[in-house]
Amino acid sequence: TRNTTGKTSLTLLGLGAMGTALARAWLAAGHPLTVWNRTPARAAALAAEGARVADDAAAAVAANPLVVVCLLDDASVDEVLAGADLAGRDLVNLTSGTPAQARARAEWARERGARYLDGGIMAVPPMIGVPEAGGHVLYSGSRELFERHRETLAVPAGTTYVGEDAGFAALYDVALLSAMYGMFAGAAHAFALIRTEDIDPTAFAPLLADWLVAMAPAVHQTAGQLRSGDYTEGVASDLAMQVAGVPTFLDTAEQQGVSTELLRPYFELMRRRLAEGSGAEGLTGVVDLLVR
Ligand code: FVH
Repeated sequence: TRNTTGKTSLTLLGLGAMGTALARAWLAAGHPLTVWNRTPARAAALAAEGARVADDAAAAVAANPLVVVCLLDDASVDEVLAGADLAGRDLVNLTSGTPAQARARAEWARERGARYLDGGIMAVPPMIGVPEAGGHVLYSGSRELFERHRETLAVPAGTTYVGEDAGFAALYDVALLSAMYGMFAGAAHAFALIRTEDIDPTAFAPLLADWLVAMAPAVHQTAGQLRSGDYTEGVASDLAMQVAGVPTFLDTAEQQGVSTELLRPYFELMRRRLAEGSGAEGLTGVVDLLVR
């Protein structure tokens, strides 16, 4: 349903840090918004900004065909939607979870007569409603539902549809965040190394950021090699050379009094791959060692 200015009205369940940011973005864009939160006090400021506050989750779901959920985890989604009539609703679940949880939730929604779209938010709350911040939400599940609500869903952040399989948004989300944690792990080790000397971390940080940005495009070579199956394609720094350099990293850490616990697992995989006779490859073969 749309208001006089053509803006789709919707319901949002969950007003934590992310839910509140989402709510503000839709209100600012003129979307009639019904909200509900377990702790009612969190809805007060939004009511003053124009949101309708429902008495309970079931009433909030009944208020609009489009229902967006942004709760802590899958268990809280179960709890909140337990008493709601979802028949005929378009349910968009922006709660983080596993691909298996998303697939089960899609089936659960279908059994209750609802259409389902799962979302993985690639943004932190301050990026919501700020297009230039570059945040986006990964969506998977019903393409028809995505297209129908695309405009409304694009209000808080960019939208990226990744497939009919409801689990894909969660899979992409976890994959991207896993890469982020790997980067943070490497950065933690780097800061630990310079922390052992009188080096200003704020002077080191720009060098680190620039280096990570310069190395990031290497993922395109990895992707190309995974697709072609030729892991030697375009390799500039082969595995034999890189493994020969491993003692330098481990010895430097030991000499500086820094734990090698973050680096060792990756180096172990590189050595295993080399032992399989893959010295002319780059690092892509590590991917195959991880897939059980
Ligand atoms: N904030 C972030 O940086 C990340 C960015 C990427 C996406 N995540 C995911 O978004 C989901 C919500 O995150 P959030 O930041 O809003 O989380 P909180 O501020 O902790 O708010 C949690 C809301 O969930 C409600 N809630 C929790 N348990 C229950 C329950 N059993 N029954 C009903 N509601 C529940 C909680 O209510 P209350 O504590 O205010 O009563 C909040 O509304 C999340 O999946 C992130 O992984 C955010």
